[in-house]
Amino acid sequence: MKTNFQNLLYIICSCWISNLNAQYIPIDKSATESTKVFYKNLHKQAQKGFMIGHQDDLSYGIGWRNLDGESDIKRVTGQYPAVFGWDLAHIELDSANNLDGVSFDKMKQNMKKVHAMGGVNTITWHLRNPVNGKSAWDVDTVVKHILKGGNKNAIYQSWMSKVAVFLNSLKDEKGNPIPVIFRPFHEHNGSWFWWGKKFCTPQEYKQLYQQTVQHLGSKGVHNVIYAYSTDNFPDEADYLERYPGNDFVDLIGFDTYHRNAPQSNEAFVKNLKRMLATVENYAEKNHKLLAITETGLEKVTDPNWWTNILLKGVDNHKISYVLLWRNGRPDHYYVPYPNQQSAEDFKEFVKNPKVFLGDKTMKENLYKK
Ligand code: BMA
Repeated sequence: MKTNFQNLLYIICSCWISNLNAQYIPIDKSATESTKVFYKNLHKQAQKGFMIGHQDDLSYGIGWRNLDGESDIKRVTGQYPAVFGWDLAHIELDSANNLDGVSFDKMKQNMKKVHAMGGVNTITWHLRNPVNGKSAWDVDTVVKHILKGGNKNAIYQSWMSKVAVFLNSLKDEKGNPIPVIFRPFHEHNGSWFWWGKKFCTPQEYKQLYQQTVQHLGSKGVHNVIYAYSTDNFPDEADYLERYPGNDFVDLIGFDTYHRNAPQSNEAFVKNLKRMLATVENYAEKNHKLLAITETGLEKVTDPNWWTNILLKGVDNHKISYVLLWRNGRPDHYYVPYPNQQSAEDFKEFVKNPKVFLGDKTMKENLYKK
């Protein structure tokens, strides 16, 4: 029989847990039930460890392209990654393929497969410059023209509507919308994309992000977890300079690439730790998820990069996932393929209990209440 004290303890604990759960609610007030469940489960999962993600993992790798079921991460470890990155660039042109040659139809099929096996889908959008139709890297003053009231707003609205159609078409076998993480206008504190720092004011950037969220909502998109991610940043003030606000963002993160190895090895680890410590606090206080939204060392030229650099950088920080960039070409890849010089170390790395590949994530079942 329970004593009064035990009963009281039980009540206090249940209230505390339900209060904790109540805080993990997506910003979209009309988010679908499964998006809400997914978001809460992502938070719980992040208490245990971080998932490994890979951009375009199922679309191509080193020495192969469009081979059903293939994945460089699977070729090396026997498991798929837990998180799969995709890019919608050129959907705005009604093109059949994205900017890296991935067919949108195939992408959709693969995203459904990922969801069915319990993995996570995350989307970026290197969209063209809506003012002149050139690439995302064609930098100029664009943002103020595409905001509401701007002379190019109609074009941007029509582009967003195409994204909405795509997101709304992501349905599981029962016809329910598949929850995805969408990360628009990333690396905006750099100045290499037209939405970058030099080409719009903080206010304009915030409006761009907010109007995007609002527009997708108005088109019936309610299966999205919204991610905000900068490039490297010096401090919290810089990180938050263009933050659209807690009502528009579910997940915060940043992109950080390791360049000039091995000279910069120590600096990379130190910088990664510093940035994580800076934003971890913010994420915790504001009940947001935290992720390293893109990282990697091109061609993984350090055989021990995984255990010696990345793992050390992530340290004990509580993050949801680390997304490694695409295996695009023999001179542009970020995860090992069989016999690549870091393949053995990658296998060691994924043995760490805090590192989650596909199999472990599936056991967690992120989509189940
Ligand atoms: C960059 C490079 C490009 C690619 C773009 C969008 O980082 O990988 O080759 O087109 O991302 O995926």
